[in-house]
Amino acid sequence: MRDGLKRLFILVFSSLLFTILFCSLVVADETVSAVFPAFNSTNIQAFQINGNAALSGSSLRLTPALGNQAGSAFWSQKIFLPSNRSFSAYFSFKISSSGGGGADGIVFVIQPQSNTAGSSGGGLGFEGINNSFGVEFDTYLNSAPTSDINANHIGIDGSSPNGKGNVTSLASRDVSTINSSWVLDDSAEYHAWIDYNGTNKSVEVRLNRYNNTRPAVSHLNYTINLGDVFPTDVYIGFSAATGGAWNNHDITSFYFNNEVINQGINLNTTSYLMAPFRLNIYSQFTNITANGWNRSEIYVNATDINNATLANQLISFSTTSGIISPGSATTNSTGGALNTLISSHNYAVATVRATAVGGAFADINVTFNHLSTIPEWSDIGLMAVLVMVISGYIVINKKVD
Ligand SMILES: [Ca+2]
Ligand SMILES: [Ca+2]
Repeated sequence: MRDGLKRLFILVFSSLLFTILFCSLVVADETVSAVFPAFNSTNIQAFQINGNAALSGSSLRLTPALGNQAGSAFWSQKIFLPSNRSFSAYFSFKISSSGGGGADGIVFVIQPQSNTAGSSGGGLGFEGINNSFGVEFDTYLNSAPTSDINANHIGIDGSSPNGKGNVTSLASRDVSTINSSWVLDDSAEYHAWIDYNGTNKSVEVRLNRYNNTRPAVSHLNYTINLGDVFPTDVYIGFSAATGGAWNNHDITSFYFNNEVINQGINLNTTSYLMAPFRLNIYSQFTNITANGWNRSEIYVNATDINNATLANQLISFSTTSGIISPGSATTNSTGGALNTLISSHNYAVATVRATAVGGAFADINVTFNHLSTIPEWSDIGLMAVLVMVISGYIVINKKVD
């Protein structure tokens, strides 16, 4: 009997212990805009690859180690940053095979202009892009007007309101002051975190060599209102360049979210799922309601990079005029979500936007030209005001007479 109790106690205790251990190992899933643990011929389709950039093994090689190269890779379509431009990015990179002393470096870029931007040399493929923001990992000392602090620094580059991208950094830091043994082009894999909190307007940059543990304290920070630099819909990506000296510039992994993540992207505590890559939107006029309003159906389809449909995705809707109801819908087993837009015939056109978690979006213009014979409430109101004004005028004039 006593042995039986002991066995029961051991059984309960060990299963409890197992549960505690197991739960502590399980990491939460979080859905973010971009998840690239490595690159391959399938997932690289998410990017528009420009200039000398290409897939190389499991890396996105922005430039090969040759002179006068320029390469960039931008998300093939724009992403929506809904919260004052807030975002969190994490990526790893390798700068190797130095020639002529090594040059020029890599820039993480956010810009609204084009997914084909890029140029060579000290401009790092970033200089000259309108309304752009960049974080540079610079391995070549350029003199004035760029005025680099040395040939081994990180920098925050933002164009002033509506200005062009400029590699004369707003703030920079010598990498050897983070760790005296760190040299950006030493062929090691470096890990970088860039977080922008649009509420307090703070950009924070962190760097680590060899492992993906995010440092608690940022290595470079700067206060900037990115709302003055670029609009809400942007291309995200990387550029790199070489000149008379060169390196391979490789991105080895990339994670991005269109909202800031408290404590940043952390692969040690969280497993990340990639949000829908693309939304397709369609509209169809349905009928005129009893109140004389145009009614249209809005249909959205969510897909991944390979155009496979995605079920159970939350899609948010907004419109520049009329009423879209409900404000959100979830995709069904075929990746589709249906919504209804109603609008007065007074509105010539409404732009409806569907947005997925992660910032993939699609817009469509819906024209309301199905006129109703029933007067609008606003028309009735206007007529009532006119009648009051005219009768008031008559009354006043009569008194004067
Ligand atoms: Ca430089
Ligand atoms: Ca620089």
